[in-house]
Amino acid sequence: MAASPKGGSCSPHGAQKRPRSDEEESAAERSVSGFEVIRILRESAREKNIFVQGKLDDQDAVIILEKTPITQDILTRMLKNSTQKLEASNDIYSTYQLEPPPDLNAIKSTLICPATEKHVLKYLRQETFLLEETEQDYQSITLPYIKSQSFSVQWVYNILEKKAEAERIVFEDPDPQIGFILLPDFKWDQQQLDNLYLIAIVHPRDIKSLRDLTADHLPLLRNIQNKGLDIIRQRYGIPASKLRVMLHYQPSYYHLHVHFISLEYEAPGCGVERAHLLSDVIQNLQDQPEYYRKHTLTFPIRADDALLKHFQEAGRV
Ligand code: DD3
Repeated sequence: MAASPKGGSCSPHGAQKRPRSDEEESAAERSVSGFEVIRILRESAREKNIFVQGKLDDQDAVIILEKTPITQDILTRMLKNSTQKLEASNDIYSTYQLEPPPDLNAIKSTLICPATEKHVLKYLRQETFLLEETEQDYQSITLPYIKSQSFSVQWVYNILEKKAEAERIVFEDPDPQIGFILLPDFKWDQQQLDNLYLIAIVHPRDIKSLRDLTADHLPLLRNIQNKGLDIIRQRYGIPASKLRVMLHYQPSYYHLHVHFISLEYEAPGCGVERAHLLSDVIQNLQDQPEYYRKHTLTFPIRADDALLKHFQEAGRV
């Protein structure tokens, strides 16, 4: 395994070492208290989240903070145990500032450190456009771009090799051809089923995206569909009819993965311009073994994405 890009140097407390993996160790010891804010990349009062660029121990970093929803199971304790300040009162109406106990008032936070320019750009609001990518465009523009960028999927290999998040694995089929690991996506805090979000990461390492899929991969795709849905029904009590099982094109990372998302959750990337339902993908490949190799695929692209520039230089947009 290549040296961890985290390297532990974001950690302000270098003391106590435990028998953990390098990643776990540096993450557990790292404290966000030393995070120096450079600028707000994005914020939403409605979504109650904020995306911040900054420095952590001289390294570029991005932190995402999000207030967690008030779920039914914490509601009673919250009402019982909060201190309460009256703000205003008028007739039958009154407003209060409640201060719940800290454990009921958690903030989900995601830290990227060291963060690259790409991470920073990802969270800046940007205009998007639709691109239509023919088979030739993929071969002459997109594929060379993907290869030249060599986007790191080290975190994916860490999951497949149990070097990270091993205790979060919900299910594994270890077969090297049709096997996969199912685990909660970082986007899901596992506190409520409304926003259930799991990913199936395939064991084969040579499938970059939807574009590479042929009828040869049908056993893999059917395996993910059947076992993934089965496990989620058994473990979370959510039936197939309440799940969006889909792939993104373009994906966020070029190692084949399938998203299992609660139908109640309008997650980013669920729109028609990026989402491909797994059951449709399976049917298309049954009808036409090279469907995704041959067809023009449309996808959204950000104005600042380098791939858009390559399409422009090739005179395709
Ligand atoms: C990512 C797409 C990638 C920022 C953020 C997430 N689920 C992951 C590392 C481990 C993971 C994911 C890139 C990166 Cl917040 C930049 O996602 C991950 N582990 N989506 C899980 N379980």
